[in-house]
Amino acid sequence: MAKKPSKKSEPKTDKDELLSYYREMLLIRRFEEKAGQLYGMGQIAGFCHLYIGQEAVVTGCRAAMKDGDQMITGYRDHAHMLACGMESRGIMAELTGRSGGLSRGKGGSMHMFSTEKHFYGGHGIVGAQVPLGAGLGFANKYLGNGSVSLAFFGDGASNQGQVYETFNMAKLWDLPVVFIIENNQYAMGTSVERSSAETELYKRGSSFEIEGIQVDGMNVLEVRDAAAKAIKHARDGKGPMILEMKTYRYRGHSMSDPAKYRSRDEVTKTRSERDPIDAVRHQLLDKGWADEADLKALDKEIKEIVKDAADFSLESPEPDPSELWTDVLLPVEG
Ligand SMILES: Cc1ncc(C[n+]2csc(CCOP(=O)(O)OP(=O)(O)O)c2C)c(N)n1
Ligand SMILES: [Mg+2]
Repeated sequence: MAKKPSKKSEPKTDKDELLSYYREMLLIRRFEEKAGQLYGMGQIAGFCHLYIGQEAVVTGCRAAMKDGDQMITGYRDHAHMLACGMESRGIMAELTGRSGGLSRGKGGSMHMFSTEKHFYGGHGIVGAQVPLGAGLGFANKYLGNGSVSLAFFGDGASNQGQVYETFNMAKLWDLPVVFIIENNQYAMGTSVERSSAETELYKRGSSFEIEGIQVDGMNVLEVRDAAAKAIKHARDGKGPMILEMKTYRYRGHSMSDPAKYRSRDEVTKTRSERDPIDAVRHQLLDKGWADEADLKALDKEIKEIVKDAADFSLESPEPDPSELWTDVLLPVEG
């Protein structure tokens, strides 16, 4: 049932497509770097989990989705929002807790949603998004709308009980949902080897008859092709699939991670040998689809978008105190 992909020919692409993936991944990276800076300056408080290193996963998956397909994920969520087309200004202002934020500054990093862009959060409880993602799939099937939901979760979350209850029901009812395990090798400070009896996470659906594929999550084209296969499978009424994306996060678990569980060398080695953005950069240059000047101009354009988002997030006022009484459940009187 679960299988590693056999060695195959290079995935197909063209100039415009590859440039668009490069742009998307660069936007995520620069946005996250800026969020890290603002956190360091004391402008972002509370939890903040950066996605740096994992950019190819969400970019490749988004490329395989159709309009109307949904995404749901955990707390490492800024990239998923950007990939869904949510405004960088609104995301950054939410991080800084300002009224221009997507949740009017009251939710922060882990609490943004957009039904218009089909993004369903942003969940701080590890694994909680998995049954919710299957619920989105259930709604799609019930409504017969032809959409597929993509539920992203981590290697740590993949050991949770609710994940297996979800696998069972999703397969039993052949729901149009794709389970995407972002295996970045660590759950906070615990490595997959220390926490998991079966470390090949794509096999986790075997006893539910759910096919799983292991994917190089640092290769945006391989991610795109695997996601396209799984989404088609789900859309065709054949039920869920599991994609294990082998990836890596360069930064700490959150901004307050002392990083004592891995060596600096390990991070440097992955960055220099497997970086998803560098890989596409080299491909663009090798194929003659861009030169250094083109890439420099693109970098400048992205930096301007991110600077604009950061400026907006600092200029936007803090929420009015009257907002304390909005969007909260109050006890019913009488
Ligand atoms: C139910 C629950 N247990 C524990 C936590 C604390 N916690 C937050 S993130 C995390 C690690 C999850 O790691 P993983 O699923 O691999 O995702 P990653 O952070 O690597 O993206 C833990 C244990 C939590 N938020 N919710
Ligand atoms: Mg992890």
